[in-house]
Amino acid sequence: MDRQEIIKMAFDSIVEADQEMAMDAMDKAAGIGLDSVELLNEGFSAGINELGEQFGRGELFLPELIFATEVMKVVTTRVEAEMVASGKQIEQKGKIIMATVEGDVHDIGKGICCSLLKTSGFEVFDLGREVKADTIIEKAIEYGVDIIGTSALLTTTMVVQQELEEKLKERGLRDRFKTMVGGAPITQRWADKIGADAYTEDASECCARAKKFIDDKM
Ligand code: B12
Repeated sequence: MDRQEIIKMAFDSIVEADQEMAMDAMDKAAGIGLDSVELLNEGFSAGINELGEQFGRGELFLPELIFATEVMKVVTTRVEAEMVASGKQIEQKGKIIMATVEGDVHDIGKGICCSLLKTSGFEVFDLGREVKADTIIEKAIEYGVDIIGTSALLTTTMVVQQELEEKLKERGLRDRFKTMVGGAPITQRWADKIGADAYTEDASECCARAKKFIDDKM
């Protein structure tokens, strides 16, 4: 199988919620030296996005989406384990908190960002999902992080990212942390509007931007 066929297989495995096929695609990728992060971005994530579009058009039911999500989680866990095993980690970069905001259960993308950040040398505090702005701030202080990253996938929960910015300002903490925002409906325009320090479209860029914050600080 060539690169394109394996990527297509990864895509199909999510669309069909077929865990065995997903693992097979990962084995085949390893066999030809195809990077698992590339496979994740171009194959698996593209598959879940395709399902999102089908779901949005009313062509897919929620339980089907949940099955696919379960496969996606197994995939991301394995990608993270492979990255760790490959010894790709580098020196300690900095500390970052990541959370999916209050009212939002979408944590796949945030999980991918966390995996990549960890393997890039960041100490990552993953607060999980449905996390209140106040909790994020308290934990950021407690862990002494450099960066706060939040993920929002719903147009109704994006506002929690704004609330976080406002609360940081109210508490005189805004300059203490760099803030990053992400998630499918998030844009650079939104980040500018609420005063976040950075927005990135995907996990690789999230890592690159986080590294830049730390490099600039040193
Ligand atoms: C999987 C999924 C679910 C799963 C979530 C499981 C889980 N544990 O995450 C389940 C089935 C539970 C679910 C539930 C719902 N969902 Co849903 N879901 C999706 C779907 C298909 C994919 C999301 C995803 O995982 N994408 C793949 C990842 C890799 O991409 P990502 O999250 O965008 O992350 C990348 C970047 O954004 C970035 N990034 C992410 N976070 C961060 C953070 C930082 C700091 C940075 C810098 C970058 C960054 O890097 C990531 C990796 O590259 C989307 C469709 C879509 N296209 O987004 C709908 C979608 C988000 N869901 C939607 C809806 C409506 C719902 C429900 C309300 C449905 C319902 N009727 O109950 C519920 C919401 C429940 C809640 N309160 O949160 C709508 C939202 C519409 C809107 N306008 O808000 C969407 C867009 C589908 C649609 N087209 O209608 N969903």
